[in-house]
Amino acid sequence: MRTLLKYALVAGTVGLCALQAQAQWTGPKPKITEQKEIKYGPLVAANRTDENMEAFRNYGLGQFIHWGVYAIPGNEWEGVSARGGAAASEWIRSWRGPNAPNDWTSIYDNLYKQFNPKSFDAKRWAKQAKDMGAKYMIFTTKHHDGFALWPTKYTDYNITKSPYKKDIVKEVVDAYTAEGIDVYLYFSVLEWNNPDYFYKAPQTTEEKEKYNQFLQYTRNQLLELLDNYPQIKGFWFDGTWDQAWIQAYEFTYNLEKELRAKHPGLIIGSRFRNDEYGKRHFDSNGRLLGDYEQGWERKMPQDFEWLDGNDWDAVMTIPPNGWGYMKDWSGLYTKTTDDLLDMLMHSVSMNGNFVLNFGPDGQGNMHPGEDVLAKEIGEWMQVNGEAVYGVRHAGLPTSKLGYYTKKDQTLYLTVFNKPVNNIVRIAVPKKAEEVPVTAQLLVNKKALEVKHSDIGLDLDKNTYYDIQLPADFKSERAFVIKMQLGAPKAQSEKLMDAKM
Ligand code: FHN
Repeated sequence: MRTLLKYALVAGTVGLCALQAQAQWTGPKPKITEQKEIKYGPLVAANRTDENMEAFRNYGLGQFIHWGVYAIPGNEWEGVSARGGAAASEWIRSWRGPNAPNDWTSIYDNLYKQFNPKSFDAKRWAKQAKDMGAKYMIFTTKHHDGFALWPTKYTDYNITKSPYKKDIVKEVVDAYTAEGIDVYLYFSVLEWNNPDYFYKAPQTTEEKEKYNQFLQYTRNQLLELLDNYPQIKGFWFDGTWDQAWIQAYEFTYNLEKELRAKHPGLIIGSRFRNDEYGKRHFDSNGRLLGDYEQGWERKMPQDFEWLDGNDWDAVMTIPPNGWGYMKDWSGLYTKTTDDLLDMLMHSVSMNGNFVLNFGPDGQGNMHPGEDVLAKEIGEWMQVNGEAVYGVRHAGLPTSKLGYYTKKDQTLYLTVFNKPVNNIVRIAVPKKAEEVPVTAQLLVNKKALEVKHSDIGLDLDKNTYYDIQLPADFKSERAFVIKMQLGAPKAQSEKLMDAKM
């Protein structure tokens, strides 16, 4: 017991530090001044163009589901809230402080004996995700507590030992696949209650033997997941920040190779492994380690240039933090449909996918607040989905009104800030060979007038196309203007530069 307690405490501290440190991987990329010799760098070419990766690029919207025994307490126990005592609802095992129940770790480690989600219906979840407009989903096979939701041969701490018994991962994979939603499996390498897991790099022969066992166990589980669920498109790795894993770079390099060979087309994000210098996400020469940048967790890139042309996804909670079920949302800011649509369009306008997290309760029901958001997002996607799926960064000057997305000769502007004069002004570089020639509102397909307004600002590199909204047009949410691009009718006049 003492050992378990120690592990959980260390897990809490190490994990939190790691979460803070992650911020360093997102943002403007550091300039690499000196190229290093790297043996354990990327295993795949940048920006893969195969069918699976193209599908990834076109998803736009995804769903994340965090589910495990932490759903039973839902961030509280016997009426006492774990807020402030645990880093997040799915971290409740590491709850400490004056409010933590006595012998909490042991209570938590026995929760699986009560895990019997009577209302769980993977088909219902998948239908909801489909109606919301999700094209892929990421499901937690096991989180940091190590409890496996599939009948793994490699630990007894798995679903078959719960009263539920059945293979939850299979139910999810089958139901979502049947709805045409691609499935990715979330897999935490970090395991709080595994005595073979190490945070610091193992030192003694005995420690090294134990950690080698852990590495083999991880490999076995991953190969087992690929054997059991061959339909999956990728792994979404987590809990890979500890020194022991970082030092195991040769093992992780070979494992990635093995997984890719076993499952051609497999998609793996940048959290899986690091190079021999300990560089994670990007190797020491700045190359992406994996198929897409996986550091955008509860944050958004401010600048398209920060992304360096890499594929990426943003994963987002509804409460400020907390991925697993959180019974009580009161007193917390929970993101609104408008917030989430804004983040969705922000992501796709910069070539990323937006993945919204759901944390079902211990019975298998989504939080009522999640049901509302899923429904409202779905209604919006029904009308405006074409501005989200299969689109790319438009490369236009950013607009204060909203976000541009582009597909071939079609340009979309999702307007979040409706101008008071009802004129939607599109800035286009003066030298552009394609400019908006026709426009319509997606919501009612009404054609809108497009007028070239060469407003003649001195030293301005742009020229402007004004789209007139009907005077009586009202919208309770963001709305999309769809434009066809074509050759400009007239060149902008060359005006005299002001002399000062
Ligand atoms: O610690 C986890 C956290 O609980 C959650 O699973 C998120 C999802 O991206 N990942 C980790 C923190 O980066």
